[in-house]
Amino acid sequence: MKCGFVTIVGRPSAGKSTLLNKLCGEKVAITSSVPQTTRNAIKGIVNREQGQLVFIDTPGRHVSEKKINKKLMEVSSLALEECDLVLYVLDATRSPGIEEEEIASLLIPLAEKTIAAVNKMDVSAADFNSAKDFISLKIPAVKERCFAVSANTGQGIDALVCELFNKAPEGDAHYGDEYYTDQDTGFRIAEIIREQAINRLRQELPHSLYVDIADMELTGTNLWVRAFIIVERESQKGMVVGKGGEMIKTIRLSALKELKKIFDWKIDLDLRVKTGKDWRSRDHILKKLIN
Ligand SMILES: Nc1nc2c(ncn2[C@@H]2O[C@H](COP(=O)(O)OP(=O)(O)OP(=O)(O)O)[C@@H](O)[C@H]2O)c(=O)[nH]1
Ligand SMILES: [Mg+2]
Repeated sequence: MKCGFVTIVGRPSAGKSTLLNKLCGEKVAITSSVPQTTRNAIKGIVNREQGQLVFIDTPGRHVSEKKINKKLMEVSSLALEECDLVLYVLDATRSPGIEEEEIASLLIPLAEKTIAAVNKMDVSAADFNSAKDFISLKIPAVKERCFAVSANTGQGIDALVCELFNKAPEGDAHYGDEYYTDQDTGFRIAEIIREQAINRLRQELPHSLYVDIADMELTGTNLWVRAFIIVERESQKGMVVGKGGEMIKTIRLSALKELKKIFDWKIDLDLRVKTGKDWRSRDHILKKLIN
């Protein structure tokens, strides 16, 4: 049977995580319109008659001197070193810029194992040919393996999966077919809370927060969770709590709604906000959060 590790790379907001979820048929990774949503290498497993593909979603590559960006870049670079295949996701609605150039040069030595997915083809302004021209110019060997897809509608996904299986090596499955991800429960809950917070907060707040699961207790079918949304500065706390506590209440309820779709437990969520001063520049926090 075929079995391979496929690392998904691309610029922030290209739709990598949305594509991963479509490929797996499950919500494996959180998504948002805010760039740099994904902060970890997230595995999603696809089992088909031909075999097993283990996808590794990565943070969108954005060159910057900021500590957190460097750490995020490391995650995708490492995932590229270890994989059998690379799935390079491009956004058909945006013209390639400096970020795209950086990724294309990174992929030159990996060209033989790279497949490109030009995403967001459901948008009327999508331009497949420009993306393909860019690939032809920068990584010519990938020109023959450019797929027009939409992670939203599922357009082109079957042909893409077929090509990935074609190119995957022979081998035994790494995971039992009951698994679609390897993430632990605490991480998934933290991510869903973060997604709901990101989707409701503005300006720098989505980038300034992380979620810490302080405690979890399973009693029968009831799961009790205490989580903290951690912001960088004292002044940001108020924005997350909102007027009369409205914002944190909305985040909590929408997170519970999403969690209900994923888990069978009855979840009781105690959600609070606290400050972790300048956490984005603290090595030990970044080491714990980003991997
Ligand atoms: N119209 C359309 N929108 C899409 C498609 N795929 C993703 N999006 C949207 O693009 C935005 C970014 O999607 P993500 O999946 O979070 O992007 P990402 O590449 O994982 O981003 P990072 O994790 O920040 O690197 C979201 O608003 C998605 O809904 C698509 O096929 N069509
Ligand atoms: Mg993502």
